[in-house]
Amino acid sequence: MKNKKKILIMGGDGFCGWPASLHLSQSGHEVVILDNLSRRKIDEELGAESLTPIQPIETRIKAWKEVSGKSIGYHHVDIAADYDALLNIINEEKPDAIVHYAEQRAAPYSMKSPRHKRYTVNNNINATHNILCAIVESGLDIHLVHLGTMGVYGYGTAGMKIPEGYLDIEVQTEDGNRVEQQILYPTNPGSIYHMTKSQDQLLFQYYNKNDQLQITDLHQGIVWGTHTKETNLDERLINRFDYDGDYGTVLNRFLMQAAVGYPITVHGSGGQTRAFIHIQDSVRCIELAIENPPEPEERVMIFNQMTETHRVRDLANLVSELTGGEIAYVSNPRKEADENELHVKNDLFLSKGLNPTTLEEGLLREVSSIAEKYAYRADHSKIPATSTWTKEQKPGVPKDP
Ligand code: NAD
Ligand code: USQ
Repeated sequence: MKNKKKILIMGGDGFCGWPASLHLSQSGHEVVILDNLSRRKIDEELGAESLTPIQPIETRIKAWKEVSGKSIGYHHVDIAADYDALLNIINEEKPDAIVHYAEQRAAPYSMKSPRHKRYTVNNNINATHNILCAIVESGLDIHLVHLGTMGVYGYGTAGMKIPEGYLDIEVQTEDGNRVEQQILYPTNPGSIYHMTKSQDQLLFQYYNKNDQLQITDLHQGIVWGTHTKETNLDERLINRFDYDGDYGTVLNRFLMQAAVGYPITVHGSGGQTRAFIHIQDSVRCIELAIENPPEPEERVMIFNQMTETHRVRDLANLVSELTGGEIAYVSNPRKEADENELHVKNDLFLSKGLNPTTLEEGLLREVSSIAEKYAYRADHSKIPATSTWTKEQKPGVPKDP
């Protein structure tokens, strides 16, 4: 392989990080996972499990070696809490790139209680800052690729297409001239979780300016699907599939709900429009981002990592038509606009060769290969979304589930 790189995957045991680790390893890169398995511990805390039977990390790595002949390294480390261990690993491994997935990523979980809010802020902001600080201290030339979120933009843009990170503005100077500038797109987060991702952006901007770190921030939409080419090779490599009220994301929840005969839970009017990307495309984007680092001295490179936008009620109707599932319009436990338009630019990834998997091709496959196959593992009591954004709100529970 021409451009073989050593890549540390922070959070490589998670839903996005595991398939990305396999994909990069399959492509010939040397992959090392860093993870504290906090996501598995949260499963225990919530009494909710992945719909798919995920294996312990050691079994996953052993199975990958058997299937592919390739080795993936693993360090158990809390990136947010153990800075010295993180720095030692970076100094020993000397990576060319770090991919950073290691954050608490569920908006409802981040809103559950003061403890969950504080955990999310401490974990996410410290994880990101520790990585940046350790890269500088190591003195190594490392490209950092971070998984951010479309949610930093907020979801209403008055018809304008959301640009990739930066907004063109024109300001009037004191002497009356008009000057054009580009600024970081103003953030408008909708949960404590999304707020930590907004804060991450400032950390990146600062370390890029002060220490000339090479950083790519990927503003990713909601990831749907489960399998990638590599996770499909052996059942022991299977990816996680969250369906519970905190971690399950909307489209995967709808597919699972339809498969187990639970009403499809549309929050409010279902007029919320969101950006989506299939997990296979998500891992491909990581590879493209690693292959295309920003130039030295270039500002933080921001890509919108999404391929389609959809309104929540349209998704519910689509899944219902496909499966015969019934739809329930439930009280919205979140504070968010009832209806919004969303138009997004994603030219950068398309120009680098991304060939998106559409909902149309992938949806039916997902229903039969995952949602129906593992429906027997579902715990219906974990489906309702019970975290509310304020004390006055009601959980999103259908009347007669
Ligand atoms: P996940 O919870 O499945 O995976 C995150 C992984 O990071 C877990 O394995 C967890 O154990 C690990 N981790 C968390 N804190 C850690 C710490 N302090 N030290 C070491 N490891 C730690 O989440 P995911 O869905 O794979 O998301 C990964 C990243 O992608 C997140 O940053 C998330 O914000 C972003 N993202 C996800 C989606 C999505 O739809 N899943 C969409 C957009 C962006
Ligand atoms: N929704 C329903 N019914 C449900 C679940 C969700 O109507 O049963 C609605 C929500 O109210 C919301 C929308 O669907 O309007 C999306 O919710 P979600 O849980 O699928 O997505 P979100 O909370 O935004 O978070 C997910 C990931 C997060 C990532 C984000 C990308 O968990 O890590 O950052 O998607 S984005 O949405 O583009 O910001």
